[in-house]
Amino acid sequence: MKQRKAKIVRKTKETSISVEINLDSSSVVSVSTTIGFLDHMLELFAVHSGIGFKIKAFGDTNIDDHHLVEDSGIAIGQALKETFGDKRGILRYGHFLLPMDEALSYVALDLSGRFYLSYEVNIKFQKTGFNYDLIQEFFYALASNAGITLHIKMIKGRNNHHIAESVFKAFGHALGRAILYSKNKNFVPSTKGIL
Ligand SMILES: [Mn+2]
Repeated sequence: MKQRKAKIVRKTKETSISVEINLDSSSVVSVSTTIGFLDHMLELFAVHSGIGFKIKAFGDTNIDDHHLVEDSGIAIGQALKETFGDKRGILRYGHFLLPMDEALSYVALDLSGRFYLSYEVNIKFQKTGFNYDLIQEFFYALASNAGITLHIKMIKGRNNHHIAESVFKAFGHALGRAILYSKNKNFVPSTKGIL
C-alpha cells in the first residue's frame, strides 16, 4: 500500500516553515523551530502519535512567538490534510485520556473534513517563559487547516508545563489511533461514502 506522506513549504514575510509528515513511518522525528518549548511539545506529539514527522521553522520571534507558533500549526495542518487523502480504510475517530503527573487531559477527534475546536484548558498566566495562550492558537490553526473536529479538555492539573504536555501527548495518541486502518481497508468510514 502506498505510504501516506506529504511535504509542505510555507514562506511568508513573517515565517518560513517546512513540514514533512509520513503517517506510515515512525522512524523519523526531527523538530527544530527555534522555540525550545514548542520543539519539546512537537516532539512529544510526534513520538506519541507514532507518525514520521519533520519540521524546520524560523521567523520573527524578535516580536514574540505568536506568528511562528500559529504558522507552524497552519503548515502541520496542511501537511496532515494531504496525508489523510480520501481516508479510505481508516478508523477516522480517536480519543485519549492522558495523565502527566498531577495533570490529566482528554482529547477526542474526528477526521471529518470539517473544522471544529472546543478548547477547555485552564492554564494560569505566567509572566516569563512560553506564552501558554498560544497553544490554543496552535490547535486552532492545525485543526482548521487539516479539517479536524477537535475537542481538548483539561480534566485537572496544577503545573503549566505538565498540563501542556498532557494536551500534546493526548492529541498525539488520539490522532495516532484515528489514522490507523480498520478491518475494512476499502471502506470510507462515513454513511455518505465520502469524507
Ligand atoms: Mn517536559
